[in-house]
Amino acid sequence: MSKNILIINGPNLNMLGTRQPEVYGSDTLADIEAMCSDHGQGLSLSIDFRQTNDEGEMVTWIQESRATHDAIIINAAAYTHTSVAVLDALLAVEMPVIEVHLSNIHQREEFRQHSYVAKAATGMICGLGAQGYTLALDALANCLDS
Ligand code: CA2
Repeated sequence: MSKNILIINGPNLNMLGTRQPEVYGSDTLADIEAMCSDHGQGLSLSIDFRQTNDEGEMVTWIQESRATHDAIIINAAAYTHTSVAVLDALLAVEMPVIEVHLSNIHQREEFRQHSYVAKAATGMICGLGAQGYTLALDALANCLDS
C-alpha cells in the first residue's frame, strides 16, 4: 500500500518565484508541488502538499498527521528559527521528519543558522533549491521501506 507523505511549507513560501530568485530560485510553489507529485508517483508515495502563513495551523496539521500520514517533509520557513510550538508538535508525532530549506541557511544571517525543527528531524537538506524536496522524498522512501 502506498505511504502518505505530508509536505508542509511555512510563511511566505506562497510568494516563491515572484521575488528573490537569487536566494530561493525561480520555481513557484505550484512548480515544486508538481515536481513532488511526479517524483512521489515513481516511489509509490502519495503526496499531500500544503502551505500556511499561520503557526497555529501548522501545529494543528502536524498533530493531525499522526492519524493520517506516515512521514512529514517540512520547510517551516521563518518558524524554523522561532517556533518551539512547531518543534513540540513534531516531537509528539513520532514519525520520520525531513527538514528542507531551499537556501543554505548556514551561509546566511546568524539568526537563520539555528533551527528548532532540526531537533525533531531525522535529517535535513538545505541549499539545493527545489531539488531538496525530491531528495527528501527519496530519503523517506528508503526509510519507510526498511
Ligand atoms: O531557504 C529556505 O527554504 C527558508 O526556509 C526560506 C524562508 C526563510 O525564512 C528561512 O530562513 C529559509 C523564507 C521563505 C520566504 O520566501 C520568499 C519567497 C519569495 C519572496 C519572498 C519570500
